[in-house]
Amino acid sequence: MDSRPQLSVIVPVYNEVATVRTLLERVMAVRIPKEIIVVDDGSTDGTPTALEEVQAAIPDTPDNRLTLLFRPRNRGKGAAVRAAIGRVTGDIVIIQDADLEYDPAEYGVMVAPIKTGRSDVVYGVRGFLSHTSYSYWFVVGNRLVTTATNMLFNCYIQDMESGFKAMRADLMRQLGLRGNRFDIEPEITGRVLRLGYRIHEVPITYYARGRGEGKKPEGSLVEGESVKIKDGMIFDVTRTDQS
Ligand SMILES: Nc1nc2c(ncn2[C@@H]2O[C@H](COP(=O)(O)OP(=O)(O)OP(=O)(O)O)[C@@H](O)[C@H]2O)c(=O)[nH]1
Ligand SMILES: [Mg+2]
Repeated sequence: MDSRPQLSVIVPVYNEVATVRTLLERVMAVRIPKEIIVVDDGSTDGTPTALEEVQAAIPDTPDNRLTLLFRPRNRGKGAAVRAAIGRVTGDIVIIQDADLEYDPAEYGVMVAPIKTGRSDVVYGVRGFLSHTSYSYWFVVGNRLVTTATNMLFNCYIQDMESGFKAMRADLMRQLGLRGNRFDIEPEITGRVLRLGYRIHEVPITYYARGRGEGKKPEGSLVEGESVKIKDGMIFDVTRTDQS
């Protein structure tokens, strides 16, 4: 019997003790056979203990196999995702943030185009409706980098920075990702498009946390951040005022 899970859920997590338990419970409630690979790299707020408690309290089942990877030094979301890719055994990979901004209940919608062979890559498109968009410049920045992607690759996607990305596992491995931090998002998009794959987008529900709840420094794409074009293909958004 093939014991490979249909789905591998990669959860990068850094200092998310307030949400990570609930998030994992929601992931496990999804009725798709899956493995869940959580990567923590140096959280200092009790997240590692919370993860171990979840693992001790909820035994693995064929529908839910939990793997915890602890890395000693903080290296960023991209490095965490890359570490997890090496452990993936499922057919389809989905990246799931550990805060509660993206809803695991929507995995069915995310993986359907891949399961039915209609697409290799699916992105969840955020609506950026007023009740979840805490910052005007955050939304404008997202639109800006997505427009730059469309111009570079002559495509028409709506939300290339979405953290809700699913794709065939073999394609994910083929991307040869190198990004360590949030540059992983444009890097995935750039490499997928450069390989000639079309991104299939589906609308998803997005619950943006407020700037005060997140851990990123205050700032915007307009003040203190810049868009860089790398190799004419992959671009990156970097803060220019951080040390
Ligand atoms: N392992 C690891 N995970 C990280 C790191 N930085 C962020 N993450 C995780 O990556 C996911 C996305 O990070 P967020 O900080 O939520 O990024 P964001 O959604 O753009 O920002 P917010 O608006 O603050 O939520 C979350 O699950 C984080 O815990 C890191 O350095 N290491
Ligand atoms: Mg977030």
